[in-house]
Amino acid sequence: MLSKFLTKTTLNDPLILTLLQNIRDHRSKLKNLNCIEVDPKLSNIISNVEGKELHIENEFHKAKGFRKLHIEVAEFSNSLKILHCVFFPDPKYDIPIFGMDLVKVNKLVSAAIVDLSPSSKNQNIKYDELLSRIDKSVFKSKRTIPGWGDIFSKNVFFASLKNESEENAFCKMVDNYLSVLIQLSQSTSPDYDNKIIKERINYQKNYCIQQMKNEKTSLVLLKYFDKKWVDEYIKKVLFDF
Ligand code: BLA
Repeated sequence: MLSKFLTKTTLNDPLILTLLQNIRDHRSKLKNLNCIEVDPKLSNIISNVEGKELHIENEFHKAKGFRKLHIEVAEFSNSLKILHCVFFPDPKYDIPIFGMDLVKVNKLVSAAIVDLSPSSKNQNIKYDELLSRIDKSVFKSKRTIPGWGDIFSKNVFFASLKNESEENAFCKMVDNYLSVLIQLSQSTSPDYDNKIIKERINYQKNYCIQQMKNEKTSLVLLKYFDKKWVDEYIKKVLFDF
């Protein structure tokens, strides 16, 4: 699956490459892992227009316990790099929503966020304690979650990364969150109670609706595409439900 583009961009960005490899390693541990076929027009997007160069590459999989495992790597105008990842659980399972976003402008990581977000009211929260024990004292520039971010858990982590030790610590944290997620998914069996499933579907809908309120995502895309395209990309690729 490693295309020319991924090799090229990620190789000159060790942080994104490290995170990407780690996410893929965890993903490979999931049972019944399969690709989801998507229109290539939406999965690989390349433009070479001068000043508006862009590369977006998406990977879509499903697995036991997950309806959609999405990883996106993007580079805009040779300066803005994004690693975006959301693992949406299958609503039959009591598994949280794994989400992360890394936004790098030239050499600066302005936003690094990771969470295991609730996917129902009575989420299995046995892992909360584990996540809250992770030492976050190395990070000097924590950021405040914006208003739409009430979908995140109390263990959501959001900061700018100022140096290599913060970058390493963030990679370790993503690794920890993913380890918890994979363990959970391996020890959980499906529920067949329609009421519970419906509630989980609504939680995922709400997660997507709130994410769509993040204007920073659409503002970037609107510099390169028209509104119709951006709306469709956000609704069908990033935050479908
Ligand atoms: C912020 N997201 C941002 C920013 C940009 C993008 C440019 C501003 C950086 C900053 O505030 O320093 C852009 N992110 C993108 C684009 C894509 C993307 C273009 O993923 C994809 C094409 N965003 C997510 C997910 C989470 C998320 C899954 O897509 C969390 C799990 C969070 N992004 C997130 C948050 C901010 C952000 C919380 C900060 C918003 C703010 O402070 O207002």
